[in-house]
Amino acid sequence: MNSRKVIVLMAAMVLAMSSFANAGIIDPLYSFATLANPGVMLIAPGGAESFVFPEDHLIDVYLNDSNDNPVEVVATDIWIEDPVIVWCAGGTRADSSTYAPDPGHTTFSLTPRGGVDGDCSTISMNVIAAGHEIADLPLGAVSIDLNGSGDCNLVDFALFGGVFNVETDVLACANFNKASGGTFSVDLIDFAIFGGYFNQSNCP
Ligand SMILES: [Ca+2]
Ligand SMILES: [Ca+2]
Repeated sequence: MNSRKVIVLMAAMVLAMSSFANAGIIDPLYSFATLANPGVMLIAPGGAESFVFPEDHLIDVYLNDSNDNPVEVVATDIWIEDPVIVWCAGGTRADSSTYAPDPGHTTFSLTPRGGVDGDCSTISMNVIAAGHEIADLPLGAVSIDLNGSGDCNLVDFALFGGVFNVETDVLACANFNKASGGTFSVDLIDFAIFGGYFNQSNCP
């Protein structure tokens, strides 16, 4: 074997070793998530809307390594986050681990539980898998738990009162019915929705 062949062989070995070393490790460039429909979800500690009801916001997550091969990740290591959303413990997680028979793939379809603390107009949901950000999806949220405390009580009622009948161009966290039309507003319809959850919603 001449030296050129040795070099080519060594280069091939290094390539093979590096791809082997990356097997099973998520590469964000080859991983992604999709959202069935953009929109806004009503989230509450006791559970309100799910990712697929009443509107279809199903999230599909595809995890691959640098060779575009599926990566197996346990469900509890796949979640969604946003600085304004405060999940209950275990408030959101993937439907399943990305194991066989559907390797590298999972969904979010269940009912997330939690509240909000901040400006709901800024919310977009970041999909995180084993510490890697996979996607930043155009899915917003509003919540009955207006201070992210994990329950719905008089504190939230006071916060609701502070924005009642106040019209704003941004999506108010207390606009529970997500009424749009150029101006988002918090009105009697939202008050009725709030009443339905008051003192009934607690994190598990
Ligand atoms: Ca609260
Ligand atoms: Ca409203």
